[in-house]
Amino acid sequence: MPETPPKASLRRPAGNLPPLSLHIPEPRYRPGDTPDFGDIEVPAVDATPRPGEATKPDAMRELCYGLVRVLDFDGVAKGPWNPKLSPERLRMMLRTMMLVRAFDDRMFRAQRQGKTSFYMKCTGEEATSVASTMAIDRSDMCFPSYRQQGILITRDYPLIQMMNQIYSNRGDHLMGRQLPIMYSAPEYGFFSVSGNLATQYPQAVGWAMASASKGDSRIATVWCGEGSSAEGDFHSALTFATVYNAPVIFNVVNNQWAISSFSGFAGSERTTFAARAVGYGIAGLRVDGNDPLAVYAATQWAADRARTNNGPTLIEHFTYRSEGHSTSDDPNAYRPADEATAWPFGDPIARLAQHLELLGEWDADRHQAQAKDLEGIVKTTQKQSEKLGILGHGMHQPFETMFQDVFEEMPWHLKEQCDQMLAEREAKFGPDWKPE
Ligand SMILES: Cc1ncc(C[n+]2csc(CCOP(=O)(O)OP(=O)(O)O)c2C)c(N)n1
Repeated sequence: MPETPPKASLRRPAGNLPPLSLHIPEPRYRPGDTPDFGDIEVPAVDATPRPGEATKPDAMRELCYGLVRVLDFDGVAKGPWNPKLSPERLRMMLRTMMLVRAFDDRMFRAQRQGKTSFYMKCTGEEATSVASTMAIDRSDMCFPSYRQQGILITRDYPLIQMMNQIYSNRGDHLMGRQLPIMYSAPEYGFFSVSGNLATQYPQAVGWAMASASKGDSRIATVWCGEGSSAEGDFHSALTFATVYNAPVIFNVVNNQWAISSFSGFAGSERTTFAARAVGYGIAGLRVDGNDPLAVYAATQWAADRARTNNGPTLIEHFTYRSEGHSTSDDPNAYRPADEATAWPFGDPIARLAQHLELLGEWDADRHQAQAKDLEGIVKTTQKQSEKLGILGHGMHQPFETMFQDVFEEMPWHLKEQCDQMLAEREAKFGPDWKPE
């Protein structure tokens, strides 16, 4: 029987061409290795120019590959991006970042004590939400990922409401329908957090387009991690934003790690995340995300640009995720334990405190006293919230609410499922069951 020749696509290359191969990204350091970030390029603080807010994206491409900085590593603010904030404003920024950290530490511990099922910290990344939110208007709309609790805290959202949501207790105004930390606070300009990565990107652009088409002056601002920038939603959003010149700020928080996969899997070995802007004709800025003043200045620039109809901006916040992805993650399984301390850009809270000290507007005693005070506030609030229930101590919400508030009129199939659930509840707990 004659042999069937292989299909063209299955044939080995002719001649002396090497076989094709794929590149599989691999992080540089694994547990047991000694991390060394000495090759990260750190431009001088005053080396990055600050173009006018109306500059055409093509004329400022190099900012996608540089690093906007304001604070040097001695705590001195320098250069054209210095936002020159008053000491009061700087202290407010410091206090808010410290409150976020105190809140994170307490809620992380609550999860370890079995009081809630899940928590996510933003340790080391506080500036990327706090300084950023401080630089926009209170009426601007924020579309967060799950790691921007700093937005709510900056906007003075009641801590007890955050805790009630985390505990899914009687006070949870989302009625236990969302995973802990997936807050929703439209009255604070905070869009509901979604567990489906990057969905907030097209939503933010849609909101920004609606704002512009109504002739409003409010802009949208949206956050995602660098890993999420590999999602199709990210790219659709950038396309719509550039086509319609939508008034939106795109924040990509490049904290180097997704869960156990590193930024290389989203493309960091080839280019920067800020450079994604280039292909879309959008302005891009790459910023030291551990420098609160640089984050503030870049966001203020982008907000002014959006508000004056000069278009969207993509900001890459170059930072580091100091702790696990969430309470369900153990980073020691995939990266060196001391990678966070080897990160050359330091800690945003320590850097801002150092700056204030240099200005003669802060000192170690005040810092310690403030940390203690904030810890006390969080602790007292936690006690109040826990009176309304914690995980595993009763069922706090009526079951049927999980079907409500999605459709104006509940579709028949959901109604059917809801009725079935209520019948099963009655069979199990009797007709008089009430939430505890
Ligand atoms: C569409 C989608 N894919 C995958 C996941 C699972 N997942 C949850 S968080 C996460 C990592 C995201 O990393 P990154 O975007 O870098 O954000 P970070 O957690 O570092 O802030 C993954 C893969 C998900 N929630 N949604």
